This record gives sequence, structure tokens and C-alpha cells, in this order.
Amino acid sequence: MVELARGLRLPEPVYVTRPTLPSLERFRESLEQVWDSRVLTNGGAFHQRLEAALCARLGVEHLSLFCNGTIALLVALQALRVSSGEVITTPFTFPATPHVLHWNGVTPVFCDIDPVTFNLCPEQVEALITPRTLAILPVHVFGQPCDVEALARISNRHGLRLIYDAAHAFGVRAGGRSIASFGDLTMLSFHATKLFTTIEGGALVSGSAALKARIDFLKNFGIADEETVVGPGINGKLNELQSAFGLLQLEQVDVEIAARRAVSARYRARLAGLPGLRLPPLDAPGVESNCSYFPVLVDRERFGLDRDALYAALKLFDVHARKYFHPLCSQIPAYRALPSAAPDRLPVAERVARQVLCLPIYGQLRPDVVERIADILWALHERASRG
Ligand code: T4K
Repeated sequence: MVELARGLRLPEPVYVTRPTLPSLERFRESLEQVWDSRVLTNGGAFHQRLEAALCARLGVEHLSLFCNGTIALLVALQALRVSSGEVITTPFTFPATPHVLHWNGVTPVFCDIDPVTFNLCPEQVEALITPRTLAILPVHVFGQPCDVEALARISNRHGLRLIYDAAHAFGVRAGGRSIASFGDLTMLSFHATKLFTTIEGGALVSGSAALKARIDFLKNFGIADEETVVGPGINGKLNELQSAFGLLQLEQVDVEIAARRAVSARYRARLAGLPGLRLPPLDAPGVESNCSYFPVLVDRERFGLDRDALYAALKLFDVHARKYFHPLCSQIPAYRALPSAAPDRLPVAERVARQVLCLPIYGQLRPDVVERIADILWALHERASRG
């Protein structure tokens, strides 16, 4: 292995993602405008411009910016008065998803996932509905759209709220529509690890002006005017510097998505036929994905190494893949005693969490580096199969 690593090791570390930054010169110009205005936050001009620009880019009407995706999701539940009872969600997600339920006094009910998309399995959602269920909180994991039609049918039939965690799904379209336009509310994350970023940041997309107005009060302490506080809000605002950064990011987001598509296509071309490595599904008809992640499933028998061994071996070559999302959220101490968290009730999620590995993908990942990562994967397989 030492010999192999010496030959193929990358000259510098390659991480699962890297943000593509806007021009520093242009950002400096924006900063000068902020300095001139002295408006630093509380819905200033850059904030207003970014909300409008995001609506136009995403093809939605009502969007509220937030300081991060987690607070946005916390407010989404408050806005729809989901603050007791149970909400059905996925265990195969980042901990923020069940945590916002917990912080709202709601019990998460974990539901198993689809083996291909890794998203909530609609048939199993229905079986978990009880008189205490108030909402469904699905995640478009790795930017793959959930079965939005089936979930809409189920939520309508049972009078449940439907709130999407679209932290990974910026710019994704399904059935000719923005993925952010489904359900009662959709949360987006603009964290530094996302393909569109405001460093930290996020948004809620709502279906009506009235719901957006309620969200905007809630993210600003519930303040309506200098003497009126309409409800118990929180501070979820995005500031002017980050909004200005976001406007510059937005100018380059389509180039970023196209570059990620090219990385994804190169991985697919090079890794097709590599035994024991299942590649992410191709876009279903009507879906435009954003290639925000490149998750593979590692089958130990056929690849020759299990996921953990492959993850560790890649590090020797300075390739820092990530085990998103292992461990499952149902295994977090705060939730693992819940009846729905029992591993035998979540067999698909348990298997996927054991096998999944997210390979590096971002717009500026050079083609020769992608080629090298593919060479390393083939070499590791060949070495492991020789015994
Ligand atoms: N729902 C879902 C489904 C989510 O995935 C997330 C967040 C949320 C909700 C919550 O949204 P936010 O409140 O975060 O807006 C990262 C992110 O921190 C997290 O935002 C994201 N999901 C999650 C999937 O990934 P870590 O712990 O893996 O981050 P970290 O610091 O290890 O970064 C990963 C790699 O990215 C690093 O190895 C290098 C690179 N990186 C990272 C940062 C922070 C950079 O190149 N520059 C940077 O500034 O969680």
C-alpha cells in the first residue's frame, strides 16, 4: 500500500467540497457600498436584492433569507404551528433535520428510505401516520428529488403539513418545476459547503405572500413596527455583507453547476464497470439535478474493501471523502431510544449508511485530479482482489 500511495498520492489534499469564491475585487466594491451606507443588517438593500434575484433564479415567488438553513427550518415549523406531536422524517440526513423537530417540542418518527434515491419511502410514510402526526419532513438527499407527487397525495389525504429540507437541492428541477416550489414550505441551505453559498445562510420558500409575511416577522423577533411585536419570533436574519457575497455567487452558479456536471460525467465514465461500486442514479425523466454530491455505495464482497477500509485507504492518497450520512440520525443518543429508531425498522437506511461514501465534487476540481481519484479507486480494487 505504501508503494501504491507513493505512486498515486495527490500533491495536495482533496476535500469532499471546496467553495468557488467570487472575485475579491468585486466583493471589495460591494463592501465599499456597505461602508458608505452603514446599513449592516435588518433587511437592507443587498438583502432585498438577493431575495429578488433568488426568486428569479429559482423560479419561485416568495423567498425569505436566513442566517443559516437550520434556523430557517426551525422557523418553518413555527410558521406552520408544528410545535407538538410527531413528524415523520428520514434518518438518512444531517443532524439538523431531526434537531429542529426536537427544538420545537416535536417527536421525530423515523421512516425507512428508498434504496435508489436514498429519500423517504412514501409507502412506508403512510404506515407511520398516527393521530399525533402533524407533518412530514422529507429531505431531497444529495439533491435527488423526493417522490413529491406521492408525498403530496399522502399529506393531502391525511391533512398533514409537508415541509421539505432542500439543503442539498439548490437549482434542482422536477417535472418542469423548481424543486423549491413543492410542499407548504421548502428550506434551502447556503452554507460554505453548498454549491450556492452565502458563507452561512439559508432560505425558506413559501407558497403565499401571507406565509412569507409571517416568516419575515418570525425571523425578526416577531417585530411588526417600533411598538408592535406580533408573536414570539427569533433572530434569523442574513446580514448585508453575506447578502452582497450571495449576489456575486449567484452570477456564477450556473457555471458552477455545469462544471460539477462535467466532474460527475468524468467519474461516471471512469468508474463504470468498477466492480462493487454503485454510482449515483442518472437523472429520472423531467429531473435536472445539480450534482452537488457524488455518493457511491461500496459492496465489500465485490469491491474487495468495505466502505470504512476504502475511506481510510483514500486518506493515504490525500483524498478526503466523507461518510455522509453515517451514523444515521436514528443512532444519535437523543433519538436512539425512540421506537421508530430501532435498526430492524430501518433496514435500507442502515445498509446505505454502512456502504455510502461521498467522493470529492466541486466546480474547480480539475479533470486530472478526477482521473487520479478514479485511478486510485481502480488500483485499490485490483490490489484488494489479488488478496
Ligand atoms: N439539512 C441537511 C440535509 C443538511 O445537509 C444541512 C447541512 C442542514 C440541514 C443544515 O443547514 P445549515 O444550517 O448548515 O445551513 C457540512 C456543513 O457544515 C453542513 O452545512 C452540511 N449540511 C453538511 C452536509 O456538511 P461537515 O461537518 O461535514 O462540514 P466540514 O466543516 O467538515 O466541511 C466539509 C468539507 O468542506 C471540509 O473537509 C472542507 C470543505 N470546506 C468546509 C468549510 C466549512 C471548505 O472548503 N470551506 C469551508 O469553509 O458539515
